[in-house]
Amino acid sequence: MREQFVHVIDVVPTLLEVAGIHAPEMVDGIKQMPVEGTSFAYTFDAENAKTPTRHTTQYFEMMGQWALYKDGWFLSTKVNRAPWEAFGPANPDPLNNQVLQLYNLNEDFTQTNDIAAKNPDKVEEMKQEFIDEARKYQIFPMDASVAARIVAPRPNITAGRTEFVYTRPMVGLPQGDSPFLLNTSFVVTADIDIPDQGAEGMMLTSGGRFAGYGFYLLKGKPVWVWNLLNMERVKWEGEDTLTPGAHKVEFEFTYDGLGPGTLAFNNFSGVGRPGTGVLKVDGKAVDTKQMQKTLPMILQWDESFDVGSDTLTGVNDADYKPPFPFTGKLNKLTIKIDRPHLTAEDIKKLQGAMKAAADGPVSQNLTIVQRLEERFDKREDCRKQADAQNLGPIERLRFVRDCLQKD
Ligand SMILES: [Ca+2]
Repeated sequence: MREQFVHVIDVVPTLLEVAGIHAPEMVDGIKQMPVEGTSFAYTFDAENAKTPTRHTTQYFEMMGQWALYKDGWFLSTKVNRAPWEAFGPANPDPLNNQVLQLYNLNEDFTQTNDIAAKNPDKVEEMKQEFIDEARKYQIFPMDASVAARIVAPRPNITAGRTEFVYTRPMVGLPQGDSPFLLNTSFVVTADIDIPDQGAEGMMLTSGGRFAGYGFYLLKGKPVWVWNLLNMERVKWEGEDTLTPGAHKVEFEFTYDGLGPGTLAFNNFSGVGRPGTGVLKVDGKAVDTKQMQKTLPMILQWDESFDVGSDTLTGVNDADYKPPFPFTGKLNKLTIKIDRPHLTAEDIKKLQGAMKAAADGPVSQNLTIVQRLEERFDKREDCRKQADAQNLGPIERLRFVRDCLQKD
């Protein structure tokens, strides 16, 4: 039994110590950041069973909830958001708009007794220390959004690029490093050669059975399919089998929405909007369809972007079984992306909407913490009402949802 404070960040330093190796300082000519954390290998020896922890300070931060461990004390925010409350306006000042709790883990390791009210000076001191740690480990600006944060673009090789050209089959590109075709207009063009015996197979896909898209030849006919979370598949299909020789098969999608830029304003109106797709063969439209809704956020993280075949699951089990390699010759596959941009007018409106959401008439004169707690209380109340009625699970969900929407 060991009681020293350790954190998950300590695992790597511990492994390095017990394996007797040093973390590399350079990898491929690039200086590495230090491995943070404190090895807990010292606790393995029986003689050190009661020795004080060597990990004396640790900050925590996730989606605007934060905490600090220091010398047995633990200061933390009182979590004010249920895990499934991922959408909507986020706490604009997660450092300060918080109820703080304080625990003395040396006496109360299960965090049962919140002693913040009795120790205001300690709370203030630890908050300052949290700020120092937060500066040191670059967690400012702290961001309390959830869904918006998940889909916010990270620095990657596709950033700022609008045209992608592939000249040979390639599979396994992760979602974060492949062209992102959600919430945008785009054109995919495949320059292919069909041999005399005909061809089939996947030209381009990303995602799989549970969401994604596929661009393929099925028994020689071109198909584009959007798999909407395995709940619906929207499919474009050419009527005619492609003849032997060179062809240009194209899918053009026009997105009708402001795009993910609205997320920066805590606003989801720009994503998952309708759009129109046109499938073309040698410049001629062979199928045109409107989609009433599109995938708003992400594709499966465990599926990849594949050219020339399909890895893991396929986007349409009814049509083919992966890997479904392309049996023609894929000379060139080009993706051109025309992302929506917010105009100055759009930004003005979004800023207005964000302000209204934060300062709406119902919530005037309340701090954000009070408002969040009010919502929490309301949900509890709705749940109690549902329990009193002995509803089945689906009816209960509906009841709570409708109850929450009432003023
Ligand atoms: Ca796949």
